[in-house]
This record gives sequence, structure tokens and C-alpha cells, in this order.
Amino acid sequence: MRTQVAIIGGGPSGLLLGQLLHRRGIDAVVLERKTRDYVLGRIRAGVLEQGLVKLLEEAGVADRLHAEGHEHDGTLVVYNGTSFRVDFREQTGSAVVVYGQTEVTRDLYDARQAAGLRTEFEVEDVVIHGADTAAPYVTYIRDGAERRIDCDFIAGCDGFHGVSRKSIPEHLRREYEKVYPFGWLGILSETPPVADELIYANSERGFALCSMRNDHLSRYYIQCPMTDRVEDWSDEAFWAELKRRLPPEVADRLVTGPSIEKSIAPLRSFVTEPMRWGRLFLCGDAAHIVPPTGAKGLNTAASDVNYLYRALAEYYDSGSEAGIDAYSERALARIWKAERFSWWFSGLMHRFPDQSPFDVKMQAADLGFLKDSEAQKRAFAENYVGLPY
Ligand code: RFL
Ligand code: PHB
Repeated sequence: MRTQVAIIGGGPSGLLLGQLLHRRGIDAVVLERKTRDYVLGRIRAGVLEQGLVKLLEEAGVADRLHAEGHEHDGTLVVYNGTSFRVDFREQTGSAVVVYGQTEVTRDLYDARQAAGLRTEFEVEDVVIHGADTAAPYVTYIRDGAERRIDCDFIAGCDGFHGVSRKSIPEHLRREYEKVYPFGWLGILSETPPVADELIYANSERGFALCSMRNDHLSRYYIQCPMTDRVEDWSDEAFWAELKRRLPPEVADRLVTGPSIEKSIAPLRSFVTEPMRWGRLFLCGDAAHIVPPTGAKGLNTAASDVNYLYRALAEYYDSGSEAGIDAYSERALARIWKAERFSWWFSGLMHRFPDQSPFDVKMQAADLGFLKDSEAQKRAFAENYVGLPY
């Protein structure tokens, strides 16, 4: 089989790239290790920056997002029993949209299917060949048979555990990593959200977040030790702990119910450089990870897709390799800023096992500064709604 762009990974990065390329008449095949249902069963991000919304519009898959997504003009931050609001609209003129990654992915799969585009599910043993030559190709096993796709370019959109990043020779790669000493225990429940906007809480007992997917679907998280196991957390224990970490007036309003999903996610900051090797380009979690505080994971994946899709379109339109050559540097410049914000916001909101009383005071001072300074609120809002592409 032959295609112009072989896309490894059918998560949001790979699907969005495929859809945008299709709209520009560029052919791509998506290779996905799992089934469509498995991919759609993963509960992940929920907050979309305007840049991602615009890309989804450009890809022709934003109708349901506009009908069902909710614009959020601000967020609440809670610490030491006090709460304050950062108004994104007032500070930046922009807002974010709450619409689940699961729904974004579903819309992209539906559009792919409607356009009759090729997706190979349940592929195994994907191997990248000749990425540093003019004739790259990908081999893989499906239904017990080895298959081969010849292509012009390969997009590595296969997440943190994929094969693409590891295909770049080790001596050409530099990896930067920070692992945080806790995780997030999250639940999804068919209950109305406790507030109209997200609530980020720093409490003595650790971080808590009240989020949502829609008017009758809530997503809540609490910081927990990575040694905890999901099985050890009953729904009752989760709700009780969440309430302890929220101001009493919020806890009193909280509607609890059975969880329909419960999982523990580790927190990690990670970047690999460069994001290109010859004709292989890394996108999204394949190249970088942020801790979820600030909801930048999916949004950084989208900014990579933006740069790569425009670079490939420019190449096929005019033969220019300028965008392709600049891809890694452009993508990384924005990624590092999102890494900084996610790292800073994580440090601000969590309790760390080795935190000294001085560190706790510094955290409170930093939060107090955010509460009282318009300049700091503006900087926060600018990062939260998303830096320009
Ligand atoms: P994905 O979503 O991981 O998709 C990669 C796809 O590649 C497939 N794959 C392969 N396919 C073929 N061959 C191989 N060898 C393959 N290896 C892997 C996988 O099956 C998968 O379908 O990466 P992508 O597309 O770059 O998208 C990135 C986002 O998914 C990610 O940044 C966010 O979801 C991160 N993230 C969160 N971000 C937020 O902004 N807010 C959140 O609340 C949030 N929660 C999360 C998260 C990530 C999590 N992971 C990865 C552990 C919660 C979790 C549990
Ligand atoms: C979510 O709704 O899953 C969510 C929202 C905001 C975050 C992280 C996760 O910072």
C-alpha cells in the first residue's frame, strides 16, 4: 500500500492530523494498535483552548462541539479556606471550551469514516524503516499477516508508550523528565457539576479539582500517593475525601453518586528533543507529557498538529521544505512554555511529601499574589486559555 503520510496512532493527534490533511487533499493512513471502542473508552482531557477549537473547525468537525460544549469564562481557585476567581474573558478577551477528549475523538472517527478514509485497527509490531532516507516505509502485522505502507512522511502520534519516539537513534535524542511524587485519583459520575466553572483547590490534605463534561456528567480528582490502588478507594471514601478538601459551602452543595469510571493517573513532565528525525515527525504525547494541572495535554498535542499540518500542506502545495525544517523548533518553543505553566501550577496546587513549613508559606504567598495581582491573574489567564500558535 502507498500513501503520502503514514500516521502511527489513532488518538486525538493522529486523527486530527489525518482530517486536516484530508481537507487539503493529502492522503494519509492511520495505524491504531487498539480498537475504536477501546480508544473511545479512555476518559482523559476535558478543557479545549481556542486554538484547538479553531483547528477542529478547520477540520470540519466542530458542529457537535459548538452545540454541546460549554464556554468557560473563568475558573475558581481555592486555598486556606478562601476562594477567588480568575476571569479569562476579562483578562484576555478569550475563554476555554469544556468538551471531552472522548467526544473530540468520536467526532474525528465519525468524520474519518464518513469520508471513507483508511484506518487500520488492531495493528501489532509497527516498525518504522528508512525515516532518514527519501523513501521511508512502515511495516506492521494485522490479522496475522505482515503489511507494508510506503509513504513520503511518517507522523508519530502514538502517545508516550508508542514506538515512534524510540525509533529515533538514542544518540540523537535528548530527554528531559520530572516525575511527581503523587498521582490523581479521578472519577466520572452521572451527577450535576458542583459549580458552573472548574474549581482548583489546594488544601492541607492535598489537591482537589472539580470539573465536568456536561450538565449531568461530573469529573472530580484528588491528589493521592502513587502507592494507592483504585480498588482501595470506594466511591464513599472518594466523596468523603473530596469534601474534606473543598470549602464547606461547596462540599455542602456537592451531589454524589456512583462512579462510572475511576482511575489513578501518574503526574509527569517530559520532553524529547528534537521532534523530527528525517521524514519522521513526533506529535503530542509521543514527544511530551505535562502533569494535568492546567489541562494542557491535549492542547499541546493540537499545537503540534497545527505546525505539522501547515508544514506538510506547504510542502505539497509549493515544494517548500521551510515549514518542515522549522517544525521541531516551532513546536518545542510553544511546548516548553506549556511545560512551564503546567509545572508551576502543579507546584502551586499540590502538597509535596518533602515540603517544609517554609515551602508551604511560599506556596501560600504565591497563591495570595495570584489572588491580589491583576498582572499575575492576566499571566495565568493567558497561559490557561492557551498561548498563540
Ligand atoms: P494518545 O491519546 O495517547 O494516543 C496515542 C494513540 O496511539 C496508539 N498507539 C499505537 N498505535 C499503533 N502502533 C503503536 N505501536 C502504538 N502505540 C500506541 C494508542 O493506542 C493511542 O490510541 O496521544 P495523543 O493523540 O498525542 O493525544 C494526547 C492526549 O491524549 C493527552 O495529552 C491527554 O489525554 C493527557 N491527559 C490529560 N490531558 C488533559 O489535558 N487533561 C486531562 O485530564 C488528562 N487526563 C491524560 C489524562 C493522559 C492520560 N494518560 C496518557 C495516562 C489521563 C490519562 C490517564
Ligand atoms: C478534566 O476535566 O479532566 C480536567 C480539567 C482540568 C484539568 C485537568 C483535567 O486541569
